[in-house]
Amino acid sequence: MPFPTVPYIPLQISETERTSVAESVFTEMDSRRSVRQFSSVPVPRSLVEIAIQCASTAPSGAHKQPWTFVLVGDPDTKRKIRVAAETEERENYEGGRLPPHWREDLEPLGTDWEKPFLEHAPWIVVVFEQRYGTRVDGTRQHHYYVKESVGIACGMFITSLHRMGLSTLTHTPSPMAFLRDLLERPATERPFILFPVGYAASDCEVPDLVRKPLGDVLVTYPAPD
Ligand code: IYR
Repeated sequence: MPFPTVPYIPLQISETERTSVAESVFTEMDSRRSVRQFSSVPVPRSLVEIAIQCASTAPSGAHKQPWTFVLVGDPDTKRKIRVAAETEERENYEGGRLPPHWREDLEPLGTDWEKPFLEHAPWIVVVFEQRYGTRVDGTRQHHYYVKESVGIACGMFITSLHRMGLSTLTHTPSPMAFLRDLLERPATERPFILFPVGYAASDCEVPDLVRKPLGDVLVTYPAPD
């Protein structure tokens, strides 16, 4: 059965405003940074829920919306997540599980096995990819382009948080299968990215990174004259 169709009316922006809107969107997104130091100032649950709703507007393969967001705010669960993540990361950094090239690439970022932000941030959002779904009759529902779909949803999530003045970190403790057990998710789901969410600490510092200029990331085909 095809979906019924409805007229689509995109945002109405005048030609004269379009370039300034484009530039301000870029400037705003260019000011986003991944944050590892969070304030413990509370963030209303409703704000994070709106960011999750925003993420869940993402396009997805065959519109299957193959994602689950788990919102964690209680200190006990956050502590359990921190302890389990640090156990894995300690093995990475100090047990020799990170290959030398990876350690070298992380060195400028100054990351280590300790993850205090997992307790300091008021919220943790763990995004799970649904490898497949279950229909009401219990049969298996195929999902398509799951990583692409969930990746786009995560991008929209961090965009939404940034626009609200909130900060996050795209954290992937490795391996992170422990999150499925700890958060009691079914075997059909796999943890994808963990996001601590909160206000950046007032003394928060971030690495002074430089982003690649357009010319390094864009290839125009055919080459312009
Ligand atoms: N997951 C580890 C290592 C790590 C990996 C990458 I790629 C980073 O950009 C940062 C860290 C950790 O969280 O420390």
